[in-house]
Amino acid sequence: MNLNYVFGQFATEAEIAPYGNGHINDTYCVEPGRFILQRINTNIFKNPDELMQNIENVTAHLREKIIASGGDPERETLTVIKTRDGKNYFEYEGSCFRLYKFIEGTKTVETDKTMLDLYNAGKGFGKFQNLLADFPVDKLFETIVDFHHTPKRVEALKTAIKEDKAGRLNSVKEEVEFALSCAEFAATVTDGIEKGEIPVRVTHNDTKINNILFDAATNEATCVIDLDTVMPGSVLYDFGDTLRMGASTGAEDEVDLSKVWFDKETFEIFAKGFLEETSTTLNEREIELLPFSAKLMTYECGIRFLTDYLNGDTYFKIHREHHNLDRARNQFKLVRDIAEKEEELNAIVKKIIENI
Ligand code: ADP
Ligand code: GN1
Ligand code: MG
Repeated sequence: MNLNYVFGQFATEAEIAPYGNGHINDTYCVEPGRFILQRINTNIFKNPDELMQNIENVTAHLREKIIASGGDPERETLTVIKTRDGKNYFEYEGSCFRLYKFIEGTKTVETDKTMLDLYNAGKGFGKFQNLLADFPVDKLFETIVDFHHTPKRVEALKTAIKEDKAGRLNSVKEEVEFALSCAEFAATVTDGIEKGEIPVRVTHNDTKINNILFDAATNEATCVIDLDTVMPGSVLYDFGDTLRMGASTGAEDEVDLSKVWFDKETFEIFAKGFLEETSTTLNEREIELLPFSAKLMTYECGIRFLTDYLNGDTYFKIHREHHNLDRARNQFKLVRDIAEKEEELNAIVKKIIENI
């Protein structure tokens, strides 16, 4: 595939190299310039028109708010570069490409995260939530339907078990048993939404720690990226999902599970940053469920990895054999650990709220 040709549709000839550690899209850095060229994963995001419309609308809203508060919109939100004929993505050989401005002077963190990074991530995702609080939810397309509908994720796992497409079921009996034994808490948030106890808000839905850019000099959260999944959702999805990786003492695919724990101090510092921004807008039920959300989102991601493993690795990018199984085991270790610490985590949130 000629990426120089693709880039030429947006701007000029340049050096193009693979970039970042995402599991979904193909990301390239283009120099000089610099730009981020991405091949949108249309197996996952089936409607690129709607997806890009969401991103244009959301970034336009963020840009206005950032300008109004005296910030720098070129740094604090993504800038979509249009094609020469004014489209927000370019179709080539059956693939869809988009181009963003590269946000200079920033870094992403993966396992090298510090406590300060987590505090700043809490503030960054909290601010993102606030900036989009008045964005009209009904203007957003659902880019992946039922993305965080955990009970439906359990159903998808059950289907994968039944079909056993890759013939791997026998080797994952223990993981399957654990996954199904947890299903009783899977509906807590979806039930809460249905009952009207948990409000539907504009949420990011993929707040992992490498989806936020930090200022390389000050470490402050500069820009929330990877906006493909900005959709109607629960704030609990965003809070819990950062902690899934952010508060783990190991990488998401660490196989030595003796190195993988859920760190309470990291939870506390992230919750502090997040609640400093959002405590006045969240309702009592949302606040009560914050610690639980870390367990729920970790569980949900674990069963998604396990489902993909059973289906023959068709969704998440893998870089080695059994990668999805390693990831699932890792997430389940964390789920067990969060469950043991849940009471302490509840006390931490109470203390933070009392002191804000
Ligand atoms: P994926 O959906 O595959 O996770 P992302 O949009 O998260 O793709 O991009 C992958 C990585 O590329 C990010 O983690 C980040 O390091 C880098 N990145 C993405 N957009 C930008 C940008 N505008 N400026 C600088 N770096 C970026
Ligand atoms: C994917 O795109 P990326 O790598 O930021 C996935 C998330 C998972 C995550 C697990 C659209 O995130 O839902 O939690 O991997 N994104 C999508 O690491 O499925
Ligand atoms: Mg990403």
